[in-house]
Amino acid sequence: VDESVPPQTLSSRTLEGLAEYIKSGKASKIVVMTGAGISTSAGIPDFRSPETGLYANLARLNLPYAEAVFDISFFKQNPEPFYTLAHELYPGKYRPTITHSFIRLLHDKGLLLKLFTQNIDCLEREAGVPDDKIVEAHGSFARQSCIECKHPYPEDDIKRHIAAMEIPRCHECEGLVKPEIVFFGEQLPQAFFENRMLPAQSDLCIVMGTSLTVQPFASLPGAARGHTPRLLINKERVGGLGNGTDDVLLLGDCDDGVKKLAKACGWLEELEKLWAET
Ligand code: CNA
Repeated sequence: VDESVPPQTLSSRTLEGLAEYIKSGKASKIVVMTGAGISTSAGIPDFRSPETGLYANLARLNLPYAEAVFDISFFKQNPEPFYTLAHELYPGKYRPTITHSFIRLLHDKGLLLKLFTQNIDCLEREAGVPDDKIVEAHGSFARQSCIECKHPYPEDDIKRHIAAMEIPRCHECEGLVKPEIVFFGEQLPQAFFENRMLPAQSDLCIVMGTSLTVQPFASLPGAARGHTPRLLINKERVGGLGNGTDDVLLLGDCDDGVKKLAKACGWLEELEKLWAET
């Protein structure tokens, strides 16, 4: 951060400066961008954290390389590793974190323009963020279909197969069935492309729990206008956040970070109550 350049929109590049901006009503179109780091405290490992990340723990699946588990051509030859993982990650086992509830709180306050998530765990939905506010940029477990004939596959059936550690087959053509998670080698959902310029309409961007290494998602924060405040809540600095005139960094755990922000805005009790009721 070039400290000699003063902020243009905030009174200071601090949590207090940001809270003042929010409380004054100037942040009414907030875009939130999230990744695996907001779900680690729910018990779902991220990909890239050394030792605890999923990629570091995939050796037991006998993969040629870790990312193969989400590679569409590998999946066609060998769907078993993915389904082993799906068995572990399937929604229903995990509870949303207070960070998920914070996004819900922004929505309840009428401040959320859009949430872009890279996560496939559906925890934002479970926290009560409505469908029309969520762009699941990498798809999710919310729907599944045949990779050959594209026919949708019933949710009850996939649940049963995943629980029994079996590989589901299309009822129409016997093709492989896959949850509509975006694999390497597949297009992102239409909704991503339709909404990708929304950061330019926002008056605050909040980026949480992502390494911002996967494109095109990683380019979203860069779509914000010049002096729009951008907040990063993450264990490490990522994606050039901190270089903007009105960027604020809250480095550390995101649950701690959202609690600090909520407290500074006078929302902490409300947030904790909302989370407790989730
Ligand atoms: P990533 O590349 O694993 O990065 C995670 C980031 O979060 C890193 O910068 C970590 O330092 C940071 N982090 C981890 N834990 C915390 C924490 N408690 N508080 C603050 N920061 C933390 O994950 P990305 O999401 O950036 O990568 C994109 C991939 C990961 C997407 O395609 C996802 O589908 C995929 N993924 C999703 C899930 C899920 O749905 N929960 C789990 C694992 C991977």
